[in-house]
Amino acid sequence: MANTVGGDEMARSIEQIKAESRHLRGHVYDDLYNRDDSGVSEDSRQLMKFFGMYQQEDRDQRRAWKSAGLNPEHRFMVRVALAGGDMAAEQYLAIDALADDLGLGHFRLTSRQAVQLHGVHKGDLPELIQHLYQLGATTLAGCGDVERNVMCCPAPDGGGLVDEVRCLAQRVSHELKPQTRAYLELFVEGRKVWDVAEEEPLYGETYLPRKFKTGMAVQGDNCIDVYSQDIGLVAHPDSTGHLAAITVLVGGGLGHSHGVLRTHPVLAKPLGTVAPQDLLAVVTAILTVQRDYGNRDDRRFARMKYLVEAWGIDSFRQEVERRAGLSLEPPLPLGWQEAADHLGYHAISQNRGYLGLYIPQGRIAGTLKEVLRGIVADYRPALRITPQQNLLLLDLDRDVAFTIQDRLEAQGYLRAERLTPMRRAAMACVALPTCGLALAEAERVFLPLQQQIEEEWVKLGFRDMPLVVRMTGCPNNCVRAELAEIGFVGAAPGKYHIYLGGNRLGTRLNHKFRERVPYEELFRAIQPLLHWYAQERVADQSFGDWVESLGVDRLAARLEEVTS
Ligand code: SRM
Ligand code: SF4
Repeated sequence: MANTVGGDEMARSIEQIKAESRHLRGHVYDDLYNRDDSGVSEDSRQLMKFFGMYQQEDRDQRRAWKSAGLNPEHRFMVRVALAGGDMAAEQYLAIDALADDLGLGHFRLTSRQAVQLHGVHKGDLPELIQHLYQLGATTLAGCGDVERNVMCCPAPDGGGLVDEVRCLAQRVSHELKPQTRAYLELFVEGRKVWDVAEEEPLYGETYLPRKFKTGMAVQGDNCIDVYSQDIGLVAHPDSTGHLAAITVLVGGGLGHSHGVLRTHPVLAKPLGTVAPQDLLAVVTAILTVQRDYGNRDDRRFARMKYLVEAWGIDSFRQEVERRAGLSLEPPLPLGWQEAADHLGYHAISQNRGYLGLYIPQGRIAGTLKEVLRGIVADYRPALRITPQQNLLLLDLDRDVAFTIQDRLEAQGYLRAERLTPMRRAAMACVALPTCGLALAEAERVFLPLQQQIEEEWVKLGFRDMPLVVRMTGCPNNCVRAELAEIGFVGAAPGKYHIYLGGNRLGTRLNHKFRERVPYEELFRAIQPLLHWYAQERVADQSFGDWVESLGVDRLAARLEEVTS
């Protein structure tokens, strides 16, 4: 394959690129070290995703480049994979400095508990990776057709069930990492290796058909949106509060395409229950079923959710059991009390605890970045990213936690207790200007809309009533908007489909309410519904449940009546 530069020469399928890459090496070395800053070849672009790197361009600049007759300038988004969101203070401080030195001066906590830096020049990637590597952090498998960042409930509980579950999640993450040395050779050692005599025991030559996601929750708290995962794991305690069994759910996934009707979001279904010591065998068996039978002809239907749907859960279970060499117990009933955000101060012992900080849309920039850097440098806490793009500081002295909150409030960043539940739960995805798939804005336009909804919600007397509002720039659903009570999903520049009727527990998909509503009209499109809800709700019925009880079609017809 010619080592062509640019993104438009998709001469072979991604499957071929993987197969011929000698475990992800391909021509990445030549593309990376050729001093040409115009980007990497299509093959390398695909392969570098497995190393947690996305070649992107600043979409705000596209028009200017075009009219000046210039080629787009390529930079990289780099995703640091942090299983369960765990990050040491040194790693945080390094990422903070790397964002300044090699990125755009800010970074992003993601909805899967990872960190993203944007705007890194190709030539700076080795330096960045080496720096992270020295601190025990990796970007390997941040993206690509492999097991992605394994999610886990971030709340520590002093050696209880959640901490046990966390250890298991770390183990799953470790065992499912690709084994290729390509990442080290290319980015850390700066070596080109042609003859490769290494095994990729789990993934083989072509890795998985598609991205693959696993998340672990603890019975009762669905903070990780367990039903959105390819493998969702739910831990159950025994009578002493320690880990007894794990319910395994399979085939969740939220991405779809507006124009491709057969693509759709799916909630994961219960497969069975396993003992903790058998978990790895079962997870590995599931992953290999998808590896061997997942669709490799059409990436739009390559996620495991389509395989589970095509086979049915019983056939899928049989194959998993055969491979794992064990029988699964029937799934245990799952009762959810909350999807906690874990914000604010939580005591673990008498004088120590953890502090959850609200980070608007996970973006660490400007003054917030400065203050947080000072705080992390002064107290050196272990950190953890939450599934809602927020940040926990662990094992803090109680007084220190309050000092930290004061320091943040002095700069205008309110402690979580002063924020409405609605604000704390809200999320928006990155979208423009970096995301190449964005059809509309999300993060950059979310705040004013969120404020309008929040003000109305408070005026209606619901200050302390949760409401889950999420916005994405396209139906890939990167902040799981189609589980929200109100989801705004980008459909075209400045236009959004409105989805309604999810719930706070993340156990129900919402439904499309209106199509292609201009951004400026979004608030007005849902305002009457908020009022009707205030008048008509039964007892403490949530907004999402109220919508579900009436149905979006009836609501749309009613809205039509009052507005026409
Ligand atoms: Fe995502 C692709 C950002 C969580 C479903 N996602 C992308 C890319 C890499 C765009 C691309 O392929 O060129 C986005 C990079 C934007 C940028 O400039 O930074 C992107 N996804 C994100 C993040 C950063 C959103 C955020 O604002 O926090 C999240 C990073 C996750 C991580 O740390 O690993 C993120 N993405 C998700 C989730 C939520 C989750 O995993 O819990 C989903 C829905 C769940 C699911 O996978 O079904 C999600 N992202 C997608 C999809 C659709 C996949 C599908 O099955 O159709 C794509 C597109 C694709 O894979 O082809 C995508
Ligand atoms: Fe990009 Fe769409 Fe994901 Fe938002 S939802 S980050 S626009 S791929």
